[in-house]
Formats: sequence, structure tokens, C-alpha cells
Amino acid sequence: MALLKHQICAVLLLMEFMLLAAAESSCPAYAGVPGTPGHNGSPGRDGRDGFPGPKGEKGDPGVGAQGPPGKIGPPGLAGPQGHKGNPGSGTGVQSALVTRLQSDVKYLTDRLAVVEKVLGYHMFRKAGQKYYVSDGLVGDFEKAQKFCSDAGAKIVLPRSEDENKVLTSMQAALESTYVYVGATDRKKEGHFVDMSDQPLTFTNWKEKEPNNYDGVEDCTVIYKDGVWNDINCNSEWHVVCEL
Ligand code: MFB
Ligand code: CA
Repeated sequence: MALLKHQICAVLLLMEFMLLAAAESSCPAYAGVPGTPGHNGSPGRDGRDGFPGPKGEKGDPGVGAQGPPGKIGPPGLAGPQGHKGNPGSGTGVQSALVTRLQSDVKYLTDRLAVVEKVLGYHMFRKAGQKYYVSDGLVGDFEKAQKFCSDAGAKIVLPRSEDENKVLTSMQAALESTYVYVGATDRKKEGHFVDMSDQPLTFTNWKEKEPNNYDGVEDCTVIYKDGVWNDINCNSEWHVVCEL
């Protein structure tokens, strides 16, 4: 009897399951409350390769591996002459340096001697590489020439406009009317030369001078405004020498 009961229950349970399955598939059931979403599943397997894309643009030219060096070319044209080399380190250079130093020492010694002589005068001015000096002496041309030559100097003779201005400034300081200038035409009338009988390279004659006034004017003086006049060599004027 018990076995029969079990069999009936089993049949009933099977029928209930079948009825439920059919009901689900044929009767709309009202949606229940959505359940909690499940976790993402594990990633799927890679897909298969896609189809080849369109052809790309042409690339820049590539840098090929440098080839082996070429054959030696023909010799070039001769270049310009090189600069003079540095002086050798031999004794030749030393002797040249010694010679140069000796020359410099002599130059400086000579200049120092001139400066020391210049300092011995009452008045002096520098005119380029020369010095104009005076002690305020007044005399005729012969006296002037002796005074300067005794001092190892010459009567002053400006060789340029600038030097002429320096002498003019000295004349103002001496408060003199005229100062003798080392130029004469004693040897040939009308041809003035310096104290070494050389032609003059610079003159500043006053207008209408030299005029050999009265036929006795063979010497030269400079006036206050710097112009020159020929005068009688026996007249007495201030003396300025140049070193
Ligand atoms: C002249 C001049 C001359 C004399 C005389 C007194 O000029 O040439 O040397 O100084 O004046 C006019
Ligand atoms: Ca004159």
C-alpha cells in the first residue's frame, strides 16, 4: 500500500512540474521584482583578424647604410701662401730681440736728453716731435744763429700750419714784435732756403711779401698774427730755437 502511495505522489509531482512548465511558456506571468545584476562575465576569446586596411601613403626615402669610401681624388690646386710662421726659438730670435731693445733704449735715452735740455730754458713749447725754446734773447740774425747752434739747436722754422701756430703762441708770450725764422735768400735773391740750404716746404708769407724792401732784406721773421715778412738780417728781434 505504501509503495502505491509513493508512486501516486511521484506521478502527481511530475504532473505539477509539467503543468508549471507549460504555464510559464503559455501564460504571461507578471514580471517579478528584477533580481540583483550578476557580475560581468569573464572576457570572451579574441576575435579573428579583420580584413586588410587601405594602402598607406608612400614613406620618406630611407637612409641606406653608408657605402665604402670612394677612390682618392686628383690633387687640388695649390692654396694661397700661408702666414709667416712664428719666430723660431733659436738664438737668432734672441739676438734680434736684443738688437731691438738696444735700439729702443738708445731712442729713449736721446729723447730724455732733449727733454732735459728743453727744461733748461725759460720758455718752451712742444711742436710735433720738436721743441721750441727761448730765454727771451734779442739779437740780429748772426747772434740768433750762434745762440741756437751753441745749444745744439737751430733757429726755429715752422714746417706746417700747426707748428706755425705754436710759434705764434710763443711770440705772444714773449710780447715781441717779430721772432726770427730760420729761412734766408742770402745765397740767391728770391730763393729762400732753410739753415741746411734746402728749399722751404712750408711758408706763410704776408700779402705782398717777401718784397726785399730797399733791396736789403734777406732774412725772415714771423709777425704776431703768424704771417712772415722778409727783413734786414742786421735788425734785432727775439730768438727762438728748435730742438
Ligand atoms: C715793409 C716791409 C719791410 C719793412 C717795412 C718797414 O712793408 O716789407 O720788411 O718791414 O715795411 C711795407
Ligand atoms: Ca719785407
